[in-house]
Amino acid sequence: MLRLIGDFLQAIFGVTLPEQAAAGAYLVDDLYNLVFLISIIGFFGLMGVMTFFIIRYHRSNNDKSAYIPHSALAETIWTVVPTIIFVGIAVWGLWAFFKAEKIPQDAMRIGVTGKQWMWTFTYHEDDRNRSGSEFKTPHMMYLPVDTPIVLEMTATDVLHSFYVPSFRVKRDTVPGMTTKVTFTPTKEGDFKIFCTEFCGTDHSRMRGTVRVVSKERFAAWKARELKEANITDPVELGSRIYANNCATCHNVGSERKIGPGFGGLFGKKREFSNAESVVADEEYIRESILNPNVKKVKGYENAVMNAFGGILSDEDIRHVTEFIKTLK
Ligand code: HEC
Ligand SMILES: [Cu+2]
Repeated sequence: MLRLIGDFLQAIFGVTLPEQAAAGAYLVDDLYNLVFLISIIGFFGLMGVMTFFIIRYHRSNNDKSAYIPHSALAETIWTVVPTIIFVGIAVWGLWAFFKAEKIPQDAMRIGVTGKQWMWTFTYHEDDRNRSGSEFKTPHMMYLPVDTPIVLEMTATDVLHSFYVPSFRVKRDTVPGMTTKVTFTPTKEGDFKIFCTEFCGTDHSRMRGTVRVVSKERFAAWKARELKEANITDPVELGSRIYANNCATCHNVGSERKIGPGFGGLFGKKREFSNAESVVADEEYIRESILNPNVKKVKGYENAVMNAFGGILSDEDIRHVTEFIKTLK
């Protein structure tokens, strides 16, 4: 019924909600359509009565207005009716909230990390218990259709907020805290992820995609990723660290992006705006990753790199250094 009213209103007023791609999406939409309907009725009711009064009580008809000190009936009506409507909306909202927040026992648990300016997703061999070997994917979250999901989310730098309009799912991610959000995707396809908490200069580009696929395809994808995750070649591992952490700012060639390109960097003499020049060796790359501001590359005075201490382990740094060494 509300769905119908919603479709009708949206057809007339041209406001469309994103498609519903999760089981609980109707909870949000029904409430939205109800409030929308009440607003429309309120608006036209108010304007109608006002127009009627303007004509009916125009000065040319009634020079002197009647003296009405108060009306107990009118006051009771305009107190009780809105109270019932607003309390009704609040109760409905609470009911929908608790229903949407209830995490199913057997939900598949996936880690989400927000950082300036990307989303990273962590999967485990055993998703129900988050145990066994794990792997991460940047930007793209794969999900099996018709499976209850719970996202366990955090941030590493500032506040971000994870938002998938088609799922009607939105929750802040907070450094040092785990926030959870649950939903069950019901449609296969790609859906947009936005960061909806202003988090710095590239906030508007902090997007991602949820790709909902069949359960079989998901299982095959996950098995492949798990196998990939067990690769031990340092250059190969380093290239992954690069793709997940550095590619937004550094090219593998020598062209500049936000930072200098990595191509031909190793062994080259570097000039800085705030330090003596040095030759790029392992120690220099390590320092650039952990304390980027100690030596600012000439020509990049106004660009910043975030420090990776606490994000990359010593081993990660060794791997990414091995990878940089191979770039000509
Ligand atoms: C937010 C953008 C950004 C990210 C992400 C980033 N960097 Fe940087 N990086 C820069 C900028 C800007 C500079 C140049 C200014 C400076 O030296 O601090 C730089 C400089 C460097 C340098 C020195 C380059 C040279 O030409 O001497 C190295 C090495 C480096 N980054 C490594 C990394 C590695 C490894 C990662 C990933 C783990 C990474 N950076 C991630 C922006 C970034
Ligand atoms: Cu953000």
